[in-house]
Amino acid sequence: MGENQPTLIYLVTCQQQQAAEISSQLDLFGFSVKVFTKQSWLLAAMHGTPPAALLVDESGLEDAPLSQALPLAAKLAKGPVLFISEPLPVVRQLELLRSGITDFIGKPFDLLRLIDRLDHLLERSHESPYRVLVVDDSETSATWTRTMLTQAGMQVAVLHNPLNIFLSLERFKPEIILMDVYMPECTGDEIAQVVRQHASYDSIPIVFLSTETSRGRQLMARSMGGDDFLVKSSDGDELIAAVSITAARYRRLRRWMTCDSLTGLLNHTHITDSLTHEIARAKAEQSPLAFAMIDIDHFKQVNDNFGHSTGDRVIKSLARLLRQHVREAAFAGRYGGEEFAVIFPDTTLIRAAQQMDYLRNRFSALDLQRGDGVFHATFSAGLARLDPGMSSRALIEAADEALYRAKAAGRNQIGLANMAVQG
Ligand code: GH3
Ligand code: MG
Repeated sequence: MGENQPTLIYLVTCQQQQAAEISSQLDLFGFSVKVFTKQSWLLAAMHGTPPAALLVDESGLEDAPLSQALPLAAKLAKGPVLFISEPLPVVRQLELLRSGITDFIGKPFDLLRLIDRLDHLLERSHESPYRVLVVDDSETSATWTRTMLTQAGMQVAVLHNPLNIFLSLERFKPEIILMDVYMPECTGDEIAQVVRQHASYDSIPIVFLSTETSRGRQLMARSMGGDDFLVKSSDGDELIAAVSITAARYRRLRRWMTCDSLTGLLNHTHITDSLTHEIARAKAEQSPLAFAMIDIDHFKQVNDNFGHSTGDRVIKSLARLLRQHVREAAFAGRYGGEEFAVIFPDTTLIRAAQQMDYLRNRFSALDLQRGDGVFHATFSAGLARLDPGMSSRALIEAADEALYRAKAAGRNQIGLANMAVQG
């Protein structure tokens, strides 16, 4: 947290004021922006250290037309290339797409939307490999499937005996199961039916793999809890495509189920579940754990003065800050309306307090936009550490109590609980 390397962004623009604004705001969100006005510098930099994303404003470069510079720069780009402009006719958009632009950002310019877009685009390119469990009694066929999928960058585990499926589900935590239909111990659809009895595995798609081409037999297997049916063939590309499409769709669905829709952070249920889980782990490993409750100060006034949608944007800004800086080991969630929770596994109270204070400072420095002006907001937080014998409920209450005291003491500060038993 906090120590994350900033994400490098290159910005092409001739408008100095816009460059300064974008740079200073993106900087607060963990990006590092370099501005270019000359083609040769841009191309040299793109060649040397390609950025995570290239932003191109329609004002372009001082010394070369975009029609010349863009295709060259886009060829060197390793990430998305975004074009910032007034609304464009489709013909012009097509032209730009052909010269290497991958996304468009419309003016008037909304920084928060740009940040959302960048997050979205960059997170997508950072996705971890799909975890695929192959259940197949045949060594040859399983090895072929494993080889194909591994070459496509997926993580694959093979299970030869379907009766051990629950052990694999628990240990390997697959995102998708490829299931052979005919196995000596039992058939794939029987196993699928057993897996489907457990609600906790409901969001893992099961794809049957078989030489079976009879439509009726395929439908039968699907009615038993399978999600798709692939005919075993020697076409690796087809296998890879089918598995990635299904895995991607379910990944999105799972995210939708566990995350809050406004902020993309863990929702109430999942942040409290994570807390219970992390507490059990901290107890088993005898490691420290801290927990924070965060609440935006005088948020009702933000809504009253600037409107509910501006309020929503403030919530999103804070969420974005938490997502950016709490990525490594900690978990951040939206606990309620304008209340957030952060779990710090393996972290002492004092260390967590330093990290929270860093976030508090950053948040208060953000320029929040309303109409054509800016304003600032602050938050208060309460921090508690896990003491022996404490339940998750007791820990949440302790953090809440500390938050209450931070509010009472004047807001925009961090309150610490458990001070009496500080060892
Ligand atoms: P304090 O400093 O004591 O926390 O004061 P406050 O005004 O932040 O606290 P209060 O609990 O009085 O008001 C919280 C407000 O947050 C009331 C509610 O309408 C608003 N709120 C809750 N959820 C959302 C949301 O999702 N979007 C917006 N815009 N407002 C929300
Ligand atoms: Mg509040």
